[in-house]
Formats: sequence, C-alpha cells, structure tokens
Amino acid sequence: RPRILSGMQPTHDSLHLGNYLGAQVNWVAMQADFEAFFCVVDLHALTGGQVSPEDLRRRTRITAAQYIAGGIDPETSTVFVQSHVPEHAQLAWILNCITGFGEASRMTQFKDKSVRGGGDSANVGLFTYPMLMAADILLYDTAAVPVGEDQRQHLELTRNLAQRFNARFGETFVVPEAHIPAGTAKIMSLVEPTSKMSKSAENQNGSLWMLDEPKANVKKLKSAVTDTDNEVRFDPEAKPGIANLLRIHAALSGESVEALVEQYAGENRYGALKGDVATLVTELQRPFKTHVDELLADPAELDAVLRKGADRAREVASVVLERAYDAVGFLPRA
Ligand code: AQP
Repeated sequence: RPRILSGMQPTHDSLHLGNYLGAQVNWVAMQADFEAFFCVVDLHALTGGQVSPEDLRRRTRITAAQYIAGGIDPETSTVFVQSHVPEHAQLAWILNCITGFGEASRMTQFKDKSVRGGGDSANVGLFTYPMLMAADILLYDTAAVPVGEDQRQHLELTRNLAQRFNARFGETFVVPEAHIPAGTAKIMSLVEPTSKMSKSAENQNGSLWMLDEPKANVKKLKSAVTDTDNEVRFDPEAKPGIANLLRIHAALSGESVEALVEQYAGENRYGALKGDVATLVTELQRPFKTHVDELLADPAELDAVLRKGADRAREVASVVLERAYDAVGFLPRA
C-alpha cells in the first residue's frame, strides 16, 4: 500500500473543528487504502515560543488521544510522537542545508506568525519549520499528505526539496502529492471569517474546540459573524461567514451545500442555520470527548500505543535516513 503521513502540533488542550474537518476526516477516510503514519509533532510545537514542559507533555497525550477518538485505528495505522523518532531532526538538518535562505523567507506561515509575535520574538525554529515538516514527510517515502489548504506552500517546498536532493545526490526520496479536501480545506474563524480558524488566534471566540463544553461552542456559533443581507446564499467572497457555516453544516450532515441553500431559503434564516450547525457540532463533540476522556484515564495504555507506533515508525525512518546519509557522503560508522 502507498504511504501517507500527517500530523498536528500539540499546542493546545484541544484540536479545533478546522483541524478535524480539514485534516482528520481525510486521515480516517484514507487509512484503509494507505499505510498511514500519524504523528504528534512535538518538535514543531516548540517553534511557537515558550511552552511549559507540563503543558507540552499533557498536550502531546491529548493530541494522540484525539487522533484515536476521531477514528484513527492504531492497530492499522502508526500513531507516534515525533520526538520519539530522532531521524526527523536528523534529516531536517540535511534539508536545511539544501534550502535557500530566500526560499525559506518566502514561506507565508513564517511571515504571518513572526509578525504576529511582534517580529523579533520569532525563534529560528519557526524559520526552519518547513524543512522539519519536509523531513517528517520524506522519511516515510510518503506518496500523499492529507492536510488543510494552509499547508499547501509547505508541501510545495517539500516536493522541491525532494526533487532537488534527488537531482543532486541521486534518487533517494519519493516526491509526495498534497491531498487537500475540496470543501473543508479551510474552515474560517467565526469572528473573522476571512481568516482561518486557528489554535493561536488572538480572539479565541473564533475557534470551536473539540473538547470544550458543547454549550461554549453553541454560544460561539450563535454569535458567529455573518452579514446584514439576511439571505442564505453560498458566496465566500461577499458572505464569508455564511459560506463557512454552510461548509461546516455540509461536512457534518453529509448534505450538499446546494441542498442546504434551498433548505434555508427565505428571510431571516440565519438563526436557524446557526442553531442547526450548533446541534451538529454538539453531536460530533459528545462521543468524541467521552472517548478522549477514556483514553486519557489510562495514560500507560496510551503511552504503550505510542511506544509501539514509534518502534514501527523508526523501522521505516531509519532506512530512509540511512539512504540520505549515504547519498550526501557521510562516512558510515565502522
Ligand atoms: N482552519 C483550518 N481549516 C482546515 N484545516 C486546517 N488546519 C489547521 N487549521 C485549519 C489543518 O490542521 C492540521 C494541523 O495543523 P497544525 O497542528 O500544524 O496547526 P496549524 O496548521 O499551525 O494550524 P492551527 O491548528 O490553527 O494552529 P496555528 O494557530 O498555530 O496556525 C494541518 O493539516 C492543517 O492544514
């Protein structure tokens, strides 16, 4: 089976609905047809600035538990923690050394996040984030990478680096394809529907947390920013708030956006649309949260799953890293 790899950062005590719909739903759908690797990218989590060791450890387990609660089967897919597989940091170094400074400077996530943090507060890890992400992917001979739209540019860089390495040192890496979902590639903030829903947004009312109390999310949805036009239409340019709600509804209910537009035809139906989305989100959240709580109640069992995952991941990653070490000319240890 061809391989897929994807991951999320343990930077919050819960994933948001954008992570779930933009990435995880696809992971679950793909795990039957691909040999899948799902990684909690804790090395990446250090790029956001200072985080307490307790928070990082807790969030790493919580993130892994959410993968499983969201439908990843650790018996068929490999679920692991990035720092348990040292090959990620090792390959990232080599990729850093074939990436141009200007090329890395053009990454929009770096530009956005370094500006958000006040410019000088950004660390060097944030700058080299895309090359670590490329290492994550290339280490598994990954054919496809299921991610949200925000990761498209990083994926393109990964492909460029794989091609460049292969051209310079001989065929070593598989060049991966992005696998970005059509409707839910970018779930928007509820308070600023032209920006993506995000873990690190300043206004937390824009994000729906999977593990929050359902009533907190219902409240956020009821006050989601829309427009003054009063008619439910799918027009992401003119009506980004309504378009976002329609996309979320469609993804959770399985109905098409067109059918929903018909269903909410008429005046003053914004309240009804918001109420129905709130019900769908609540229905999604309840069993999800219960399952996460069960998994977290037995951390030793969860850690054993992650241990097994790391062992399997290393079996693959160590072979690919050795190929890359050999290709660049590192002297094999006698
Ligand atoms: N709003 C979104 N819509 C669709 N997909 C999204 N993803 C993130 N936000 C949306 C996808 O979720 C996966 C996990 O990404 P991550 O943990 O690396 O976090 P991120 O990409 O940095 O985005 P976050 O979660 O919102 O965090 P911040 O605020 O730090 O940027 C990826 O596949 C991503 O595409």
